[in-house]
Amino acid sequence: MTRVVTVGAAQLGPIARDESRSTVVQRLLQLLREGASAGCDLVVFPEMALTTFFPRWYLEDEDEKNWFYETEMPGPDTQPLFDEARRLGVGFCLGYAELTADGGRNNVYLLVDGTGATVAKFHKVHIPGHGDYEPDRPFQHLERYYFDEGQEGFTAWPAFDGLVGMALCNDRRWPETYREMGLQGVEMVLIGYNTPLHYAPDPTQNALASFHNHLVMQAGAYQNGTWVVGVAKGGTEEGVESLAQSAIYAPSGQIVAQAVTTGDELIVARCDLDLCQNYKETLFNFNLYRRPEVYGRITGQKGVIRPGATARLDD
Ligand code: CDT
Repeated sequence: MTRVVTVGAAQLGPIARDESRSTVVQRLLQLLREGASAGCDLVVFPEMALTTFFPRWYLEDEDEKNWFYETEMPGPDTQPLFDEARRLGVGFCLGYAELTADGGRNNVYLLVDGTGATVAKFHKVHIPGHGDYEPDRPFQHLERYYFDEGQEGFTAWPAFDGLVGMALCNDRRWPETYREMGLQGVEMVLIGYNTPLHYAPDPTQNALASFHNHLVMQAGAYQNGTWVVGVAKGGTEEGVESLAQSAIYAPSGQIVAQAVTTGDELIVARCDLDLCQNYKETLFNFNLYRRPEVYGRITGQKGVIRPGATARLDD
């Protein structure tokens, strides 16, 4: 019997800074219901799907800053999502900023099943951007000011009749992300993102944002024989234009569905998880072909050490 997961990538358009949680949740509920009508088992929302992408601003006031973080999940504003998931029998994956009781600030992705129960929580591992205010930028990317680095790494969780992994935005650019989960047999990786089209450190990359987006997720899918679901918060949000083009990638690396707008839009694909075996048992048969004994640098070293040089103390 084949294992098919019908997945919906629920792309979001911009969320305004003053948009209330309950208004945003109404948009999410609309997409969840659309997913249910389309036969989805799982609807995937983007990174930081409850608020605007606030790392574009340098906020010093604690109250102003804390407004963007959730201190409970579900909370009063988000409970309707969990209730509706249970009523519809459709799971969801939700990205949001979390402030923990001991002051931890996490960029998280939560996986909830069709009974409304939480299956797993992921903390973003690779925190991009900068930690200090940089006045010369047209807008900030202060994720390293607002978030702690996730310490738990990448996991493939038994869910939706398969093995499901999660990653957030910048994580998708690193091959280690997929391989860590590939080594656990992952069959579907869910990835939410907020990707501004302007990259201040090297604007020559601006025109390549879409190419790089597909490049990394197609490669990650193919090289690990897994489905990948990439979900954007796109469009022009508070004056900053962000990449949309949410897409669902097969284990072959092919794109099987792609969003055509930059706003709220659901794309759907029937994902046969058994298709993963075509790649996992042939070209990417890890057990047969991988050579971990010659990959020592991958985990033994952080930065580049050129031949003849000695390691930097912080490497
Ligand atoms: N949200 C997120 O991780 N965005 C980054 C932007 C580039 S780094 C400033 C990304 O990798 O898409």
